[in-house]
Amino acid sequence: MSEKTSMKLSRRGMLGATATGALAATTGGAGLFASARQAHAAGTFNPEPGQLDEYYGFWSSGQTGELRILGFPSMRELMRVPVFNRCSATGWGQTNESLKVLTEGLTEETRAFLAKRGQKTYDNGDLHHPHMSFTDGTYDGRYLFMNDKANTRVARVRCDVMKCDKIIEIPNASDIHGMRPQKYPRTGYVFANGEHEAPLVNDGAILDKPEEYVNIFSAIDGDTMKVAWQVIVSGNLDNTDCDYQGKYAFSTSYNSEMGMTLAGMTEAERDHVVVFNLKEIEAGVAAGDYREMNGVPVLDGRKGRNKTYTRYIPIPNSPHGVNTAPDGQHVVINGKLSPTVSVIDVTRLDALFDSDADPRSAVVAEPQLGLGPLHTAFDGQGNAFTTLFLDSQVVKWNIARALRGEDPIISKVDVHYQPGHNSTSMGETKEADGKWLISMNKFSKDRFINVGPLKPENEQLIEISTDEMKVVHDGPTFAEPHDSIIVRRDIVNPVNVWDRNDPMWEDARRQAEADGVTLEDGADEPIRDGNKVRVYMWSMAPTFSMEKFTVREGDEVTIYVTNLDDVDDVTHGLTISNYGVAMEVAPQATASVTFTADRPGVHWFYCQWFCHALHMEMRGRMLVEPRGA
Ligand code: CUK
Ligand code: CUA
Repeated sequence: MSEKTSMKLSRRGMLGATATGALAATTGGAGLFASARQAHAAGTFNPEPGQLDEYYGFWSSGQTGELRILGFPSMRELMRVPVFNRCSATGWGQTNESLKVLTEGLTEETRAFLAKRGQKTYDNGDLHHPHMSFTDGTYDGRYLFMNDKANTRVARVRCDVMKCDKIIEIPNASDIHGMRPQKYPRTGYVFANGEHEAPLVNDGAILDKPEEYVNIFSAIDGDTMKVAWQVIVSGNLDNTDCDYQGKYAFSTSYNSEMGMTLAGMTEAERDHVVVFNLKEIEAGVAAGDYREMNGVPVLDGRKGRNKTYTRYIPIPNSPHGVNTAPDGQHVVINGKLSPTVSVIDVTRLDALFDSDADPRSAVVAEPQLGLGPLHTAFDGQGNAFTTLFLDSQVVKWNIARALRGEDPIISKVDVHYQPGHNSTSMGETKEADGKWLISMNKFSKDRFINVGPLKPENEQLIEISTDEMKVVHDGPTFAEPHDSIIVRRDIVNPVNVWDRNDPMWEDARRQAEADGVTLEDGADEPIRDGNKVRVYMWSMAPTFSMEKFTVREGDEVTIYVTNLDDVDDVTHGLTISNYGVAMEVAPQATASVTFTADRPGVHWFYCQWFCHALHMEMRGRMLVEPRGA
């Protein structure tokens, strides 16, 4: 491209040209891609068939409600882990095992509310922030934690099997948004922000009296998945992070005015970051300085009411992201409506609590970066990468230069279009490796062929090992990943087949015992217990242990399927046609489903996971005798 042509091109044109250049480079094996290859010989972003990725990417899915696993840097979507959603493929939200996870952590009040609507659990969620458990400042491969903004929940996914094993509703709080695990000494706590302010007992006694609304910060015990304590704060809570010392957690607040309308929420020129003193809060709990509400100790950390548990650091208008740098000392607060980021030095926080120093004394730099800073990621070499939503750019800047009061900006790169979160490889741990950045853009504008009015988003892979950042890949995503983490492959070690003793089907095992059978042997006939009927089957490619079974119309039928195949990748399933029933049964797993047999007739059940040359033949009949027959 001649200089003259490039001068005439709009930014969109430029981006288009870059993409074309990149494409040409792939075919030629030269140019951009080759340089990225050289930089990361161990992990090219566009691997040859059969070549494995260097990282796992754990992606949120926003209002889709699931967790996604990507190979990284190839950006290949590998798996979807249903969490807050209902999943047609796996039966999540229908099997007894998943319903237990989805219901046991709900409050009594929510259960009663859902029961009135004929529901056992919510079937939607809004999953924004997936984060892995830490030990000593880095990922430990045990669990992933994630929030549900829509229905005020926090969930945990086991990394050994990549299935959700706990979901809890957070009492007293409203609409959990920001969420991060404790980094040191270990997780430990999972910190969770209630974003929307509401009356503390939200039963309708208080309605349009905003002065009586509060916000709640929660610390959940990541091992037991119980809320350990909560703190009442002033102003709403947006994002959260914590230090590498195990002393403090931080939450941004974009509505310190406690306004109820857009104008009211953005009135003040300064909002704040709330600093939570973990040791003091624990001491307060031990000393009984709390009100117990719904079984949780709730401490008062509101501005002006308490000087022990919290401090409020004024920050320019409506800060959004909060990100702790791998240097263990600096925390970046992203200005959103202010073109600045504010850098907090964690070594200055003790003075805020001990000697009542001016809270602003903890802010050691406030550089201007561009319009709409939302989130920041790090390379572990003293540099930071901040998304600029309004400028549609990512800015690379140097923290030390900002601290010295110099212009910290190293370079900017255009992204397509309007980025929210970004993440670097291992960037939220002390092992940040400075290889890759992903920019999670809210709009894909013209980057892909048109799919109708609802467009995908666009995630761009950026090579960051040099001063100049290079966009090397575009990847569309469905609604709506907010956040992601990029984890070195050696840290994550899932199993290939389930352990037969897994607690996931503990209830099924107990019921089989009570019925005098084993899940592995199954039963030849349905076991009747009044109008309850239990069917114990096993599967082994390409057969189920029963060719047919008979129940009566109106029976409450539970079918247990135990997959005896213990080979990698031989998953079976059970679908009952015209009964709305389907579930996944992975190797060595047991899964079960309960339904009322209210439709008489012959109903084929079949395996819906292609497993064998005779997969189509892997089926049998459920005979439902009409009532009175
Ligand atoms: S939030 Cu969506 S772009 Cu929920 Cu972390 Cu900032
Ligand atoms: Cu078993 Cu298909």
